[in-house]
Amino acid sequence: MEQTFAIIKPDAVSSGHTGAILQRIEEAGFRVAAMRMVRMTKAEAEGFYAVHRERPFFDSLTTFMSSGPAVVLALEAPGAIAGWRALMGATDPARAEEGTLRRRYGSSIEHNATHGSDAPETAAFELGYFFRGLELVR
Ligand code: 3AN
Repeated sequence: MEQTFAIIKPDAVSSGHTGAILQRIEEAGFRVAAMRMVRMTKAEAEGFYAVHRERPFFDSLTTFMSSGPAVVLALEAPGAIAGWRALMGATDPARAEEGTLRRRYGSSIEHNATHGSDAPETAAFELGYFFRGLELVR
């Protein structure tokens, strides 16, 4: 069994798509091991996206991610990391496959509705950034 870290980003929360995305997560067979609504500060968003610090979109991305409430999740399934990225679709909603969450709920490469860890090491860092062991419910 594998765990991954997911975010329903502020664009999707503010447009009222939290419930629909959670339904897609459960229908796809993920177990929600932890879930919380957070309003990140700019500094918290910068810490989360520290690997992107040198990218031109870093300031805009972290401003957006701290612009309103988001929902952070620990998702569990066999192959959860790859499976969740497949359900999200490509980073750019315009390039994401039909039926994916970013295609359906994203509006731009920045406002792309959801986040997901891209590898076991990033999943471990990202899960630990938001959840204490106690919050990961069995
Ligand atoms: P992914 O989230 O699909 O792994 P990354 O890791 O390349 O994509 O990018 C991290 C986040 O940065 C993306 N979710 C997206 O919101 C944002 N991002 C990526 N590329 C751009 C870009 N060219 N302009 C603005 N934001 C971007």
